[in-house]
Amino acid sequence: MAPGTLITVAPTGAETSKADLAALPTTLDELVETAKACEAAGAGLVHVHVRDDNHQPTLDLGRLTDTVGVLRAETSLVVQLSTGGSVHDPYEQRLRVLEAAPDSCSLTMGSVNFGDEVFLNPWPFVTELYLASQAAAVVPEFELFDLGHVAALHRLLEAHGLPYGGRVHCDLVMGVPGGMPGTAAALVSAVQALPAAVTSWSATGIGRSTLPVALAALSTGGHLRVGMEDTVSYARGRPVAHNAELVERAAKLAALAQRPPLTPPDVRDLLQVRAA
Ligand code: KMH
Ligand code: ZN
Repeated sequence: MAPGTLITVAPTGAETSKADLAALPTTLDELVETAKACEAAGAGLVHVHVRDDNHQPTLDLGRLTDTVGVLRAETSLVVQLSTGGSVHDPYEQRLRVLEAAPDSCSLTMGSVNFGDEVFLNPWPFVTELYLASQAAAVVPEFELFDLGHVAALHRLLEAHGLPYGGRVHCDLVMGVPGGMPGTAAALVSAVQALPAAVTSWSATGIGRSTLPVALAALSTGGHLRVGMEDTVSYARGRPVAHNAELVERAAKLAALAQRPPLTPPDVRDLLQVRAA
């Protein structure tokens, strides 16, 4: 059983619109304020999607680079950039995210139906991104939306070896319409199928599966991801007011499980990200 809990916060995502949820942090100032509050509440890593001046998702390299720099200056959090972007982002731009020199990047292990859309991650793209992360000394977090993605992770590690830093960290993204369900049974199946090389894993449940998935992850030795990218309701009929309240709740669950939140330096050590 892991001694402490990595709490990742995914504060923004690419799917929810600012018009639908004013509390969503879409500007750099809002993101920094959110990151600081979430760090104070127990987060150790921030999974970042950026938005443009019209609050739309963007993979603009200048914006990504500035965001990494400001988050590094203002927080101690491990900074992870999304290479998933939005379902409409082209592969070339998703690959260039690494040029913003984050500590970590997300790396989704296969395609998946994503509501009414398709989140495309064909094998050649997955391998190209993985090799680029190794060359750039960026630690990938393998995003697993389905059991087939777990099988693809076996294939990737067998073909191309360990990531930069030598640790293998995964995140089970559960409850996406089109992916594996956000249930304890699905979580246990996925965890049992993980490659032996996996050194840590977290889980997040989309929407109302957030609490069942968090409780199942804690009881199975996993870490937690929370945030408005994944959940916009704190409880039935009660929108999330701030990402920090999701982190606070996760930190309370982790403390109750006697696995208190890991600090950012602990997380750097866990994931073996490049020295700050
Ligand atoms: N926005 C989704 C299409 C990631 O950040 O790498 C993809 C996603 C996963 O959020
Ligand atoms: Zn994301």
